[in-house]
Amino acid sequence: MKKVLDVFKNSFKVIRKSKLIILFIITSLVNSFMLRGLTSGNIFSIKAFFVDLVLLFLLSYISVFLKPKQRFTYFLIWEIIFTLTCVINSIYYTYYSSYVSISLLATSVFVKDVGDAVVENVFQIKDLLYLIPFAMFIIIYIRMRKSNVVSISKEDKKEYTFVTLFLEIIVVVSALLMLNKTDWSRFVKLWNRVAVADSYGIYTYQLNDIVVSLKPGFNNIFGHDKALREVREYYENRDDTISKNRYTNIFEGMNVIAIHAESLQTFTLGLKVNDIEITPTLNKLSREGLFFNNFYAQVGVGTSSDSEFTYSTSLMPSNNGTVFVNYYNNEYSSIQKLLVDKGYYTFSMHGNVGDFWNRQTMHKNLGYKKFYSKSSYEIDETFGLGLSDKSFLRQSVPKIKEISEEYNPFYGLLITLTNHTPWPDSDKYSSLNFTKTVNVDGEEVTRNYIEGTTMGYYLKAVNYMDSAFGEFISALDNEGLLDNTVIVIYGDHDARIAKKYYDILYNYDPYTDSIIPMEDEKYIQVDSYQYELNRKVPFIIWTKNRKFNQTINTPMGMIDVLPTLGNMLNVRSKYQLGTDVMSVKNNDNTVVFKDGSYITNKIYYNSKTGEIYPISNDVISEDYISKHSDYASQIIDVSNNIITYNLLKEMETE
Ligand code: GP9
Ligand code: MN
Repeated sequence: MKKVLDVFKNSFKVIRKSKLIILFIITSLVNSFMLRGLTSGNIFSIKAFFVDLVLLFLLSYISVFLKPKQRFTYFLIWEIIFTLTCVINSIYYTYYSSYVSISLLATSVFVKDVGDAVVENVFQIKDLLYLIPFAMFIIIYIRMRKSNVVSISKEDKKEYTFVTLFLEIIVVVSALLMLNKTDWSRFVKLWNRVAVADSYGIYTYQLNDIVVSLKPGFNNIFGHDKALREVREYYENRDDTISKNRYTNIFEGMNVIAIHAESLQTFTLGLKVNDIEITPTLNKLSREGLFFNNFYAQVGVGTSSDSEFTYSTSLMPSNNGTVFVNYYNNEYSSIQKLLVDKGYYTFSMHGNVGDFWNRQTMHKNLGYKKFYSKSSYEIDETFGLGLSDKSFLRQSVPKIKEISEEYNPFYGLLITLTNHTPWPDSDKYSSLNFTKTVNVDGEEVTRNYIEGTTMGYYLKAVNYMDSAFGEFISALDNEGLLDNTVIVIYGDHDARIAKKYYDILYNYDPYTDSIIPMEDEKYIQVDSYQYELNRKVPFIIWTKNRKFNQTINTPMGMIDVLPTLGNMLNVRSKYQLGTDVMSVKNNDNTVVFKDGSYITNKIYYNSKTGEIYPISNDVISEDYISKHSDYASQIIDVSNNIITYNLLKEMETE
């Protein structure tokens, strides 16, 4: 017993000596804390604190075996890695409300321009705060070196090994006791990156992400059989009855022109600012057509490309990188291929470079016979990321005309570009003025309101895109291309405009030049739930000769498009995971998001916090929540297994 006590006493002497190690641990902990505080807000996550300690103690322990000089370099390298991890994740979180994945590196090559645009408009001073502890580490080390307190003598090493191992065991056991089953499954699956970082700390999260990102490489060795079994079981056990409805086959054999409307959100439809309609064309089409006004994109980090994938295949996006970049060679069943089997000619058009999001390759794999990218267009007018929507759509009409003369029927996708964040040129192509002039105490004062704000730029860009649609529709009509054609328009994902701008848009009072008080009956709540619910994008199906005048508010996701539109075109994928919402009873469809959150017509379930937000006044049972959570994880798992292990190729040849 005395021996143990001696070791203990000595060990604290050793700790006092190992200032460099303590410095490393403290500065790394501070950054991890700060990042949680400035991103998810979950600063005092005791779990994350202990897991951070587990990792930092481990790294410190290894340092004992290094020479003093090496030891500083060793810690310096880790300080640089950890500081960069915090800075990059801080920037990334501002735009994506999630943490970065190494698997994105491959992607970044394909989306460099967007990356630059995002950093340029998202980078904030707070992202530099993490350099302070790093600088402290350097400064204090230089001071310490002068007083030569960095070396650990031979005899100390034994004590030190004891101390770190002892502490390591304490923190490992504590961490293990704190982390529950959900934490573990989240850690392994890594869909809910924020929850994982909140439970395991940003450093362990990032290390785990590296492992998971590299896993696909060895996947076919590990996990393939289990994945195949699970996916087979899912399709064998699910109710596959095809329910017909009054929209079944109504568009069979008609041409389809689908418009992928960049960053178009539903709240802009019907919106008036200073009595100016922001989207007159879309308002008309949504009034006359089938307007799905409770429709959500289900994207991951692949944004546009994830929308194209979920729309085309009715599978959820990959949770590990993006399908278009990381799994572009795998086998998929898509609406394009199904229509080709029915004699359709399929094509896609986009004014940006062809290999953006690796579209050149992936569009072939989705079943497009031809992809018209930037090189097929005259770049005579550019806004933001490239060719203006008006020029792109104008130049596309004669191409579609040509196709229609050679092929019948045809299915074409047109991907717009101008309405892409950060809308840098909106003042060039929009004459809208969002200032407000009011008479205050007999004096005319002009308030900026949303003029010159992100919201102002966005609404001008949306208005421009809307008028481009108007010109496009009439040009198609002039060419007689609308008579036997279905126009489909979908917003690809939300524009990620900060919550504060919605508050200004809805609750600004020009007379007092301030936001009206929450108590005011006219006040429109824009809390984090409203913000999530407001990320809706429009989905419109319109034909010139048949007016539906119908709004469908059944919750619907991008993966429900293939089943719903497919039913109207008489095509069906046996692997579709979505639902034909025109056959859903009592509007009760579930829209799942890639992090496991979901929306029904009764609740919004936030998987990050585990909280539910009531949408209807129904009483919600635990059973209802767990049933829908299970459904959510099941379709995310089935999708990811199909994508990661390329299972359809195998299942098709069975
Ligand atoms: C780029 C465009 C934008 O060509 O489709 O993609 P996003 O950044 O929205 O994924
Ligand atoms: Mn997009």
